[in-house]
Amino acid sequence: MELWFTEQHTKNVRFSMKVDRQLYSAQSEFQRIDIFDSLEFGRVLTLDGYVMLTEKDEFIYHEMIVHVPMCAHPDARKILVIGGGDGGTVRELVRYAAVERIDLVEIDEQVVAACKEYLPQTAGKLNDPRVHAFYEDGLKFIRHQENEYDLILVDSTDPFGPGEGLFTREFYGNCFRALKADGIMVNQHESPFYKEDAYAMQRAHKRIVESFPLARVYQAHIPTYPSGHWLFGFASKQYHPVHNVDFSRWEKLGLRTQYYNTKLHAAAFALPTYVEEMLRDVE
Ligand code: AG3
Repeated sequence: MELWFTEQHTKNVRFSMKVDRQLYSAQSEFQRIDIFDSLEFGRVLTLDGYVMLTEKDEFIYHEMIVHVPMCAHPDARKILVIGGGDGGTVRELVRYAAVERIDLVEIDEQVVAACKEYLPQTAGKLNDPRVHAFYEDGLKFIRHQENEYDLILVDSTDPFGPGEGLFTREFYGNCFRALKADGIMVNQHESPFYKEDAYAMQRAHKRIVESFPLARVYQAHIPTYPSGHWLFGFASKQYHPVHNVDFSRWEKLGLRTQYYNTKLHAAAFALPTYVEEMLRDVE
């Protein structure tokens, strides 16, 4: 018997992986959660049928969402992660001894419980004493924060379903207020390739540009996401993502990474011309 998982990337494009077996399936208050073993990508987490991560390529996403801002910010200690219930972002953050506190605001407690049970590779550090989990809507949580965080990482789903509110002007404006005077926000920014994703990416960028004095975009190659070409938004009150960054400070930390390195950090902000044009159109 052959079992295949398929995600519809566009109306006319599908991406499939051969499944070994299904491990978990539940409908939470917010979304359908599935975890299965695939032959090529190892364990896979999907929400409402969209791939959130696979064991084989999650390092790319999680290293890039964390180490780029952690290197650009000279002294990040207090960090807010919105979404990220799989724990991958937290796993990379707790590697920094200087990080004092991580608030994880995940709307769906059931995602965290399922990942703790079936995805120890990402969820294994969620019990670090510096991590404080809040099971609530990030959009609401952020309304009450002011001048609190050095870094906000928006590790969300796509801009529909439970993640929708995290792509709004209200949300980005509140993130700005929740950050300290030299804070940085990074959000997962969708893909520039297929039309609908590109449109979502442009819309998010436009709203971030309206909320932050400095907004740049960087890229990574994530094989299991639509088109494999993925973007992150870097929004900052003060620090430029590349100029004047003390890359040797980060190198001295001696963190071993599989994708991120300081040369790639700078290079990731060099974007293909068509992507630059899409961004310019909304700036
Ligand atoms: N969050 C971004 C997932 C976007 C994938 N989209 C898709 N498959 N259509 C990932 C969360 C990992 N911590």
